[in-house]
Amino acid sequence: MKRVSLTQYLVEEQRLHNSIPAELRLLIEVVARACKTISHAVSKGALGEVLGSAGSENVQGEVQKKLDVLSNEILLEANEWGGHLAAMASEEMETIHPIPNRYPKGEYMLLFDPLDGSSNIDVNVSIGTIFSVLKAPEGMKEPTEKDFLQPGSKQVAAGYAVYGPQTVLVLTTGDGVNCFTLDREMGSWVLTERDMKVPEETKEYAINASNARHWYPPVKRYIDELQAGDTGPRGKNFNMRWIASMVADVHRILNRGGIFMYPADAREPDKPGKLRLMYEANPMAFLIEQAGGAATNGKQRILDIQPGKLHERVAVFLGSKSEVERVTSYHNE
Ligand code: P6P
Repeated sequence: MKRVSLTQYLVEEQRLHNSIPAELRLLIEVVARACKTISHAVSKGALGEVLGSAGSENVQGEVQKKLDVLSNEILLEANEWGGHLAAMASEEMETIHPIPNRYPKGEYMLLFDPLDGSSNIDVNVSIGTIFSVLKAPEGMKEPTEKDFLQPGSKQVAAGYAVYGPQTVLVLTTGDGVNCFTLDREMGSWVLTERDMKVPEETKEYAINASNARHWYPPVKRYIDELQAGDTGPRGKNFNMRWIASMVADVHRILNRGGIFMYPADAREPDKPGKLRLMYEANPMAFLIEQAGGAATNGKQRILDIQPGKLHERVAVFLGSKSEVERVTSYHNE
């Protein structure tokens, strides 16, 4: 098959759909290049003296790994000079990061989780970068956190990189989902899968089952039915996977179907879930919907949620549409 590079794909998409103006193409290419740099740093492992903790905590109160901090810096430096952004926001930074005055500003705002799945870094399990692109509000002068608080339906692009056996970049700009694989010899991203689709039905689910005693009734009912298999109301057996790295779990689901769940639970009743809305749930929900799947917080479509805070958390049920609709219906009964 003739090789199509990321650049060629973006140029041809612009010609076809007029959905990737030059500045958005630059943004995506800059983020893709930063993901190559992160992939290189991650792959060194202990040889690169990048494992272990950075001795600091992020805004979530989570211990930052050296690679978390390094990945965040790589994305900031890669995106500051291009003139395509007005500001950035990251899981690793409490406040938004305006573009320094020495650089021109653009009309896009980039949000990211620079290295998701940090608990897996030191044990060589797949991790990744998640990013989301919003447009700056009309007439915005100095960007503030409020300018970022747009529902996920406003995203103009979203994607993730998985640093695993292969390094892949999965991307949508609103016209379907495409996957690029990093050719390490050439250092280029090559289109390896066009228009990915999440199978509507599945026999696989992903949840951290150690929290079972804390689950609320709709989740408990849904999981009990899956575990009853062909002896229960579902009439078929299911398999379970939990990699504890959202990008890896979502990539599996995009490839072969499944449902990913991180529900709210009784451990902290006023905490809506563990995952963050703006730079984890929203980009993944955009990708999954673009691939024909569904994504809710148990009650409503994730992309319809009006954010209140930059780092707010949300419950996540996403993947094969029939399963997401079923577990969501249990919540709404
Ligand atoms: P738990 C990683 O820390 C993460 O944010 C997601 O990538 C992953 O799905 C989830 O948390 C794992 O959470 O509670 O199973 O460790």
